[in-house]
Amino acid sequence: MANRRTFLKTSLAALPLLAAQNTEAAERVVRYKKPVVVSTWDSGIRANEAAWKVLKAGGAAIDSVEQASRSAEAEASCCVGLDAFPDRDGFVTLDASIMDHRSNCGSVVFLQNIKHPISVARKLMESTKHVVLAGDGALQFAIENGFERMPSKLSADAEKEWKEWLKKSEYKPMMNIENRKPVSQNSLSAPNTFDDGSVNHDTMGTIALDADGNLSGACTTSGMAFKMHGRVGDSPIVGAGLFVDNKVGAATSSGVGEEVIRICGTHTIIELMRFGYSPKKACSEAVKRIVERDPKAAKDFQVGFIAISKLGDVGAYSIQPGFSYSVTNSATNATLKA
Ligand code: SD4
Repeated sequence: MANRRTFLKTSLAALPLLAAQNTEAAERVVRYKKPVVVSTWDSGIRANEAAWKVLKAGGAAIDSVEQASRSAEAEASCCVGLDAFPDRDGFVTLDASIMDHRSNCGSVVFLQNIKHPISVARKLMESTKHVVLAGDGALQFAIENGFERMPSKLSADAEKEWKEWLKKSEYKPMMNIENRKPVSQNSLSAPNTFDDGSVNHDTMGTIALDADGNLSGACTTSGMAFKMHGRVGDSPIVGAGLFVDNKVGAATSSGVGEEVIRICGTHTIIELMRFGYSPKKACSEAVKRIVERDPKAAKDFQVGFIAISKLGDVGAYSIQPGFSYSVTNSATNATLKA
């Protein structure tokens, strides 16, 4: 009996590894020299630049990913920070999460009037015993810790888009809209505003491996534009929109958060990598699980994952084509198609 149990245990543990090895024959795993930082989307290249300043000076991954998120939060964009598009009631509500190499994590959900939710999440992680703070409580914590309360005012673009949206009030997330033509090349938020009124998926997820070989990740977003008031997506949920295991790797996501939450997306990816999957293969398996649940529905939404291993192997996969990610280290600073 003991033998049988041992056999079962060993063979079951080996299964995913074998599966991964078999299917990966054709995949060329791309390994980057550390330190290296990876962010979602092509706009991730700017977030990476902020992270790279930290990493190239020998800084810690956790500091680099916080800087990446802060740079995205400071930009005018449809989907990150206070200038982003509001919920259906006209409020910009922000979600953010951060996780370090010791599995410390912090997140804020449904936070309003604070410019840098990622830093509030980090403060929570480092100075309290809690992991998640929501809404007014998160705002109170932020103010008590010296974060400035910003006025509730929509950006001009956000107000315009919201008023347009109100005419039909139809909640319909669009996919890959960041690849479409902007309304005005001169507008500050041009890359995120489109002539058909749709909005892009520009959540900033960043994962980094520092010179010491430590991994960290951060994710910041205003969530889906015109969501219900109080709706929270995957980005601030550890194991859904962000997960780091310093023995294995780090992963983050962008796209329709409800789909990512259902499969605990980034945790699933890291577990698959633990058993031998490459980052790309693990991301594609997570995508497969989402699609298999409802293949018809999956034709109409986007989810993209990026992942990095402890060794610097990087991969990404999305449901639809059009998802991109940005990689920066001493040898490269490039945006790639998933
Ligand atoms: C969410 N995953 O709130 C986020 C949305 C997103 O760019 O990626 N927006 O569901």
